[in-house]
Amino acid sequence: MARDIKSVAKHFHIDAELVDAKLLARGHINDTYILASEKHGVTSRYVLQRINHTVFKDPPSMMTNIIRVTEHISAKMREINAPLASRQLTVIAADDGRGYYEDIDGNFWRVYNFIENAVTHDSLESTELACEAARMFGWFQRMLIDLPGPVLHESIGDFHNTPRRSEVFQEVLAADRLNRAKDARPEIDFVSENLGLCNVLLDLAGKGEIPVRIAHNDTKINNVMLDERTNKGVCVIDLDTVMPGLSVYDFADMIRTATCSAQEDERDLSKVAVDISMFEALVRGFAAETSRFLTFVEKKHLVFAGKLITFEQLIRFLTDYLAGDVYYKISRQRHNLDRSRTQMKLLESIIEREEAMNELVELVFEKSSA
Ligand code: GN1
Ligand code: MG
Repeated sequence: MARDIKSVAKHFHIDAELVDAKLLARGHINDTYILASEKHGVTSRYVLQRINHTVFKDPPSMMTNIIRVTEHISAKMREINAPLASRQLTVIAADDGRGYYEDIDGNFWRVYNFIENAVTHDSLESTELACEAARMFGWFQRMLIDLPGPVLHESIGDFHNTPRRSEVFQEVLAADRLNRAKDARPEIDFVSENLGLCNVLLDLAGKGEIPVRIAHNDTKINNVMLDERTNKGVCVIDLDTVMPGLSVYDFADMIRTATCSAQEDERDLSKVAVDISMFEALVRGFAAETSRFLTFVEKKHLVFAGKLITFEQLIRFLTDYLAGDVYYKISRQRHNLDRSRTQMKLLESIIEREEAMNELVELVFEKSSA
């Protein structure tokens, strides 16, 4: 076990001897370790993370958000479903009582409980899993609809501000510091041709036609945990970007990550396409939890949001490729370019099936509010 991990872990309320720490190669942003501690022969596990403070500029405020959100959900679950209440994320306090520890190098660390007997899926194998995973992100929004207190902090400014993302893209492209634009001509042209997508949802939100709610904002399908035996939803994880946002974005990122079994960095683009039956399952799951509170305009823009978020992700990966891979972790050359290509292919596939997808949304929501 790396010595520095042990010395970091001792700053948290883990009342047992640390016996193991393993780096988990997951996530593009933070560094994650699984800790194991032992006391009287009982092993407990924890998740230790070094927060990427280049991305999250104000970790203390972010942790305030996360503590408010996790405590609210756990309290509600204790009332309505006690067994699940004990399987929610809990922030383990640091020795000074705060939700994080700052080391002498200015790194911020936090610890969560490890959710046992639950798994995440990078892609979903069945429509049943898709429906349940989508239900969980709907459940998450429903749980937070009555979060009391002040508006949550913006953990990353302009996170889903697609117009701003496209401005940054244009700037990076104009500079083309590493002379990489030549590798990505079709993708760059595609972005330019589709810039009209960028403003639609923010304009509606600006006019008050779409409400700003508390959203997860990073609903990659592997941010839901399902029980490994029953496949029932247990909890939602990766709460770093929980902040004010649009509900439709949360549905959207599921379209991006769960309607296609190919991974985000798949190089064989023939594998990248929307599977309509998976999409339908996502709608059913999400509608089961949200149909009572989503407005007509929100429902009408669920598929559009899927297009927009996939487009935004294409812009983000492409920008990072052109900028020299400064944001997302990469594990091979041109990784971000590959990622941007899958986004483009997926977006083309959504556009092709858009009409059928919109019809399904209408049908499923009609049924679930009947
Ligand atoms: C990042 O690292 P991870 O998996 O939590 C990113 C998301 C992107 C995603 C793309 C804070 O999420 O917004 O959609 O990569 N998170 C942040 O895979 O930028
Ligand atoms: Mg994340």
